[in-house]
Amino acid sequence: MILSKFVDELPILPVLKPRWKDSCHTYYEVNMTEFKQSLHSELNDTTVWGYEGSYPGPTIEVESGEKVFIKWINNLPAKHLLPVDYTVHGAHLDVPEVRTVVHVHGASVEPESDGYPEAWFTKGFEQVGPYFTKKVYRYDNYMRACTLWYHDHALGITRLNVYAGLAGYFLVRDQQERLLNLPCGQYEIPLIIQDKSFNEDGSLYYPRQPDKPVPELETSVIPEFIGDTILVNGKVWPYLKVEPRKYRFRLLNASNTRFYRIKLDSGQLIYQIGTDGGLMEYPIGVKEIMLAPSERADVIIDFTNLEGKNIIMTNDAPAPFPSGVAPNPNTVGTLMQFRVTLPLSSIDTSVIPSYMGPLPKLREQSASKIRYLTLDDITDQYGREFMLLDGKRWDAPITENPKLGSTEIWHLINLTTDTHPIHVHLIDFQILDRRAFDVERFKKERVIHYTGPSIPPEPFERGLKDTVRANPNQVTRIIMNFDSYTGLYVWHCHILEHEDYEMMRPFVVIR
Ligand SMILES: [Cu+2]
Repeated sequence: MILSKFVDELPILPVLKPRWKDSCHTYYEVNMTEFKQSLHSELNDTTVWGYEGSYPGPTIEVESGEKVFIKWINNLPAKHLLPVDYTVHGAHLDVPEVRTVVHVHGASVEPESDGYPEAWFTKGFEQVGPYFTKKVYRYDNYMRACTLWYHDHALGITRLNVYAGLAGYFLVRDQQERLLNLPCGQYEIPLIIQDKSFNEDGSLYYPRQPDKPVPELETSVIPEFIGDTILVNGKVWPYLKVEPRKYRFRLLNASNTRFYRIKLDSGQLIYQIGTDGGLMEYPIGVKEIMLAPSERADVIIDFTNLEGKNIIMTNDAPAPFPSGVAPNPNTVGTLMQFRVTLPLSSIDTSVIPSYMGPLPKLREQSASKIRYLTLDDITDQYGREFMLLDGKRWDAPITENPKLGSTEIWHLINLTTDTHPIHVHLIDFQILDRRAFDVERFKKERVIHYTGPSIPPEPFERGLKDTVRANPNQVTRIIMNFDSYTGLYVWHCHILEHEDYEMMRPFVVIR
């Protein structure tokens, strides 16, 4: 069954209204529920999970410095919508099957409100995980304007909870950004890109077994999930009618495993203005944008003088990345279509600024700690390949313990054949470089022998980042300052099938 492209209009995600708001605080309540939603007009309605009855969840918009409190409420059924593997960490039979905990990805937040994977809770908070401390999360939003997102992070079932629909945008705004006169209002549209597969009856398909099944298990985690259909804002291959003018789009890859290399089939430039952590110093005009799972790009597309044109946003990233097959242009090689068919409703006075503001640059000399951290693959008792960080499982004692206020450089030494999007909670980092090294020699001698020059980050990565692509056969270096909170956080691969099966580690910021 191949669904027709460009038959449904792109949904514009609703903005969440607070329960109450005064000059000091804002309070939201967000319910997680199961419901049916139309994901394509040729498909029966699909049972999904969402926030406040919406998949993807409504956009939460806050001002920099605004004190926001959110009560995340689990009203989901006791039985999971998707097949649970009870052998992976945190998902054993001694815990309830449906657990949730919400993480605002990219936020600097106190540890009790960061959504620690073992701080989960069930419907009505009847049962809670060992690290659960409170029902109402607090977000101080000290960050500058940036493009964040919220999603579920429960240990051992994050891949299933997010795939079922638990993800949405969390935008931070500030005055500096407003003064730039970027396209705004109806001309600023957040886009959430995900891949999914469907059963004939319209229900979500998620494999119960990997390609090489594990006969001992009824359900087994899979090494990666690659869907055969692309959804933007919860619709399969939608179209958007636009005016001949500039638009600002936030792009988010909220897929489990799939990477996207995004282009416009008109060949026109995309003007990137921001990375994960907010605006860059200068906009850059690019022909393509690479997004690994959880990465964001803030872009301007100019449809001026393109009246009557149809422009398709395409993807040519292999899946799995980088060694997999190129996407079929008729299916997963297509994301959505822009139709420049609306009349210009007013003169476009928005701008692509020439300069957006200074970015603090962390100097290598300021680092007080250098860490060397491997990305490894090993095999479990069922013959399944799985991934580790620094050779350690989730439950091993904490080894990353940066001091409050200190600067660290982490070497991510990838010994596997996949690119892993490595996400560090709490802080934004900067990418220093990537450099080829001899993997086989490293495995024998545990010493890095570089085989190529240091490669600077791509132009579209030269801003604040919270997720970095660590490529095979390379050492990727990131630099960061732990200047905000002390306490317990996590860092992990954002391929959700990896994260759920041991490719995640706690870290603690100490005083
Ligand atoms: Cu990974």
